[in-house]
Amino acid sequence: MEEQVSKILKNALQEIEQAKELKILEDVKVKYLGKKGELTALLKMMGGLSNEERPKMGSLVNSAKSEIEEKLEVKEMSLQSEELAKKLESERIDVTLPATKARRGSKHPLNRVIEEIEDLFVSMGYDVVSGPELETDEYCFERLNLPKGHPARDMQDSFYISPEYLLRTQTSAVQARTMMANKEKTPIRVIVPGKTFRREDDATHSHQFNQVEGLVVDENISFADLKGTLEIFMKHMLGENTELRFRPSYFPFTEPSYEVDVSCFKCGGKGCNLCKQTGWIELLGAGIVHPNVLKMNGYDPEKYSGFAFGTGLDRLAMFKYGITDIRLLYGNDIRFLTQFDRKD
Ligand code: FA5
Repeated sequence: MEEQVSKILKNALQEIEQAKELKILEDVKVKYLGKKGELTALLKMMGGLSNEERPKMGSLVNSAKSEIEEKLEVKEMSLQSEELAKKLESERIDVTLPATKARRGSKHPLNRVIEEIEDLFVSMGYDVVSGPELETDEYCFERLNLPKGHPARDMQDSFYISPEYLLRTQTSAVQARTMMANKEKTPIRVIVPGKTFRREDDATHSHQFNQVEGLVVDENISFADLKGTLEIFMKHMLGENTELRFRPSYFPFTEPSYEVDVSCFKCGGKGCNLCKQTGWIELLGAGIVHPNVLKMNGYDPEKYSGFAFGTGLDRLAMFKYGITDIRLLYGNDIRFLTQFDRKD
C-alpha cells in the first residue's frame, strides 16, 4: 500500500505540473481527490487495515493528500494569473486606431439669427428681455390699444386657452410688460426675441414662429431714430447695400405706423422671382408708439415718445440662408440643420 501511495503521489504531482489550463487542473483534482478519486479510494480502504498498520498508513495518505492539495493551489494561482495576462493581452485597446467619429450638433439657423441680432443691439446699449409665451388678453391686446372687439384683432388668429389666456400672437405684448415693470418710468431701450403663435400654416406662415420686438421710449424720440436704427439693423443682417422703404400701414399701438420693406438682396432691387418682380421684400412692422399705449402703461405722453418695431425672425433667417419653406425650420431634420455649420 505504501508503494501505491507514493505512485499516486508521483503521478498526481507530475500531472499537476503538466497541466496547461485551469480546466485540466480541475480534472486532475477530481481524478485524485474527488469522491471517486484514487487517493480517496485509499482512504476508504483504511478501515480494512490492522490496528498497527492503520496510523502509519493514515499519516502517509494524509500527507500525500496535503502535498497534492498544496501543489494544486500553487498551480491554480499561477494558471489564473497566466490566463488573466492572456485575456488582457487579447482585449487590449489599440489607441492608435482611428476613433468612431462623434456627431456634433450645429446651431439652429434661427438661433444664429437671434444671437446676431442680440449682439448688434447690445452693442448699441439695448437690453434683451423676455416675456411669457402663455400671455393674457390684457397684455397681448388691451394694453396695446386693442380693446375687446377691436377689428384689428382678427388679423392675428389666436390660440385661446381660456377667455383670459392665449398663446401670444406677437412679441409686442412685452412692450406693455416692460413699461409696466419699469416703476420709475425711466427711458427704455429693449429688444425681445421670442416665440409667437397664430392659427396659420403654409410655406411662409407657421403656427409657431419667432419675432423680435424693439422698443425705445425716451424724451424726443422721433421717426428719424426709428429709421436710423432699422437701417443699421437691416444692413447688418442683409448687407451694406440694403435699402429700406417705409409704407404707411396700420397698427393700433403705433401712430403713424409703417410696413418696412427691404430691397431684394437677391436681385439688388431690379426685380426677380423672390421679390415677385417688385424689387422689395416686406420684412417688418414699425411705428411711433401710440400716446394711448404710453398712457395706459404709466408713461406721460407729454414728456415721453418712443418707437417700436417687430420683425419675423423666421422670414429673416429664410432670406439670409435661402430657405424656401418655413416648415424646414421646425422639422428637426439633422440633414437640414448641419448645412448651416459652414454658413457663418
Ligand atoms: C406684428 O406682429 C406687430 N406686432 C409688429 C409691430 C411691432 C408693429 C411693433 C409696430 C410696432 P405682423 O402681424 O405684420 O405685425 O407680423 C410681423 C412679422 O411677423 C411679419 O412681417 C412676418 O415676418 C412675421 N409673421 C407673422 N405671422 C407669421 C406666421 N404665421 N409665420 C411666420 N411669420 C409670421
